[in-house]
Amino acid sequence: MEWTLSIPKIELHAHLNGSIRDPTLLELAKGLGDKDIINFSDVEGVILKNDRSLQEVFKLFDLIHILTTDHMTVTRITKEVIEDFAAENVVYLELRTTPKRNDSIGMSKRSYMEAVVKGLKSVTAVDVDFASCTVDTKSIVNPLLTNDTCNASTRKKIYVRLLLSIDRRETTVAAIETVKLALEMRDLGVVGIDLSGNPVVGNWITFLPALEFAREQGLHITLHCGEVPNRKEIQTMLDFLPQRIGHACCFEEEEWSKLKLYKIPVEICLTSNIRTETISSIDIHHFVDLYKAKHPLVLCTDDSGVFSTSLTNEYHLASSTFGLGKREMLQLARDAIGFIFADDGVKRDLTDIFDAATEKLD
Ligand code: 6MZ
Repeated sequence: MEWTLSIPKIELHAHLNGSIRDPTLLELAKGLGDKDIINFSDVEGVILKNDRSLQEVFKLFDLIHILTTDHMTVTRITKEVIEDFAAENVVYLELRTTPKRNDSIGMSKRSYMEAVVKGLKSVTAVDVDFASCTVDTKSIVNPLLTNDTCNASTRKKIYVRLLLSIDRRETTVAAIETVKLALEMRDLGVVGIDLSGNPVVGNWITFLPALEFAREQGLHITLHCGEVPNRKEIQTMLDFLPQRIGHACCFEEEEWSKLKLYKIPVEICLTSNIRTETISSIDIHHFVDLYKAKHPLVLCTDDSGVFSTSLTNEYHLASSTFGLGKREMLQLARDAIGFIFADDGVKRDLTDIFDAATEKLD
């Protein structure tokens, strides 16, 4: 795994509450167990269980949300998740999360997001560029140089941008509220909207007004698309022309043709798809066909905590399963620069980082 760890990587599909470290979740569960709010030993078993169906994953998220939905914890998990991605040489992270309202603890969608931003700002282990206007990028050193022990002042850097998720359980009004919040928080690194949540819940038409509004206002859009078979929805989603989609597991011939015709980049989450059995076996994963067709795609974790994975592990899995070497994997990582939601300045900086990494290979 050594080189898959050391190459720079781009993560575009990571859900905040799915990416929490197990020890943190267990500590939070212990805290609530001590207060008799939950039964710790039951919850411990659920957290440490490894294989879960897609529907069990969504039950787990309901539990995780009970553990994490207060402002201080949201700040803490945001900080830890960013540190974890930076530690494995993720140089650009688009972190997505569903803004949550919980009147009983005085939490609004806005205050939830403010807690996330506080988490971004509280990272000390690495430099975080989360809003293009706030950081002088020239003063920060290329993260690939951090192994240079002669230069004690070199600091690792990670670019972080935020996507606000609309949960498929939400109403049109709640979805529009999320888009308005995203617009208000553009200066704080919010670059787009994601549609996610249990794919057997809700109807596309409920979210369409919010997604159209987001697009009109210049926000980028990515959709969870085809996690379960639903041809009508998949086709309507593709015809909406989102800038990216996640998963694309249950497509048929017609949908593949549409996807390729429209050249919509796909966020591929190998371990997630295998664990939730949306794909029956890795060797028949659509990664192979899309890669051979030179269709734009990016390897992602989805929920590194829930699925006990990391981006390094996803690169290792793709490399070993599909027989791709170091150079091809670095190129795959680099290609994602073309479909990140940040501005051209960030794209140029990332290009420099990948140029340096490619030179190192030569
Ligand atoms: C669809 C998923 C997902 O937003 O609370 N989420 N939605 N498919 C998936 N594949 C397994 N994994 C995560 O993070 C957790 C939320 O992200 C969505 C679900 O809505 C889940 O509740 P946040 O930070």
